[in-house]
Amino acid sequence: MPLGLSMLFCLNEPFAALIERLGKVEVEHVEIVDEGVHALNGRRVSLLKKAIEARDLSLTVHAPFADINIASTSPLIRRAIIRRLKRSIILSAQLNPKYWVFHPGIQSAVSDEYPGLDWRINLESVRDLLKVARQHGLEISIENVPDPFPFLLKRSNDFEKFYKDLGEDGLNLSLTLDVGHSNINKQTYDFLEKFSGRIVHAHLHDNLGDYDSHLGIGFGNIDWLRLMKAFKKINYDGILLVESKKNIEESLEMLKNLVKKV
Ligand SMILES: [Mn+2]
Repeated sequence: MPLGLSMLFCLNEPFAALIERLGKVEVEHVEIVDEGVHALNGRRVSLLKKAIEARDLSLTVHAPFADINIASTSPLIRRAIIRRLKRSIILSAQLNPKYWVFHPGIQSAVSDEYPGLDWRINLESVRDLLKVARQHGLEISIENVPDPFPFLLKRSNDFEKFYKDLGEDGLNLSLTLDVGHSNINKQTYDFLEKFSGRIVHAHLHDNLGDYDSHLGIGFGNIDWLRLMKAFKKINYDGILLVESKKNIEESLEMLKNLVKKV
């Protein structure tokens, strides 16, 4: 189980600093975040390409997530959101990543008035994204997200219903298990049991079970040894990607030792 690092922790630094960091990371895989001052454009894609090739890094891209709700019940706003995500898919495809990871939609403020509408729009948007991704030869992967945000897909049974409703279209849609998020919803082991064949990528960060604090590995209440054993048990062969915002070096060190133990 190779280790990776999300560049989320330096999203507050200029793009040039990201490139500099890519020259020094001590992992074989990185996740680029298409957001904020690191948002992809043509120039940045070519700079990233150079940096990644120089280090022979493998790559994933995290889709934009700020102000993004693929289940928006406003047609005009949804159109803008899908446009933003399509741009991300097209630019990401040039980097040839293993996956493009995105978040599910968020419940609408008019959910009570139109029950099920946001759920249907979420499905429709996922189908749109799958189609664009296929056209550009990109594999996309959906991530579980936590409380207290009103996301449509948080618990393992939400995902069961989601994949059932998606039907055949869902065969090409893998799951990225975010263990920090699932820790908040106490769902980690349900996901690992029910979706062992779907989980292809994992986001690792810690918290105290209270909120999505993205702490360093070992700085919250997750039992990491138990978790690594569970990944091993399902023969997980994806990347163990550190997505902490602090204590990056300690997190990688801790994970390296854990992987040796299992
Ligand atoms: Mn995540």
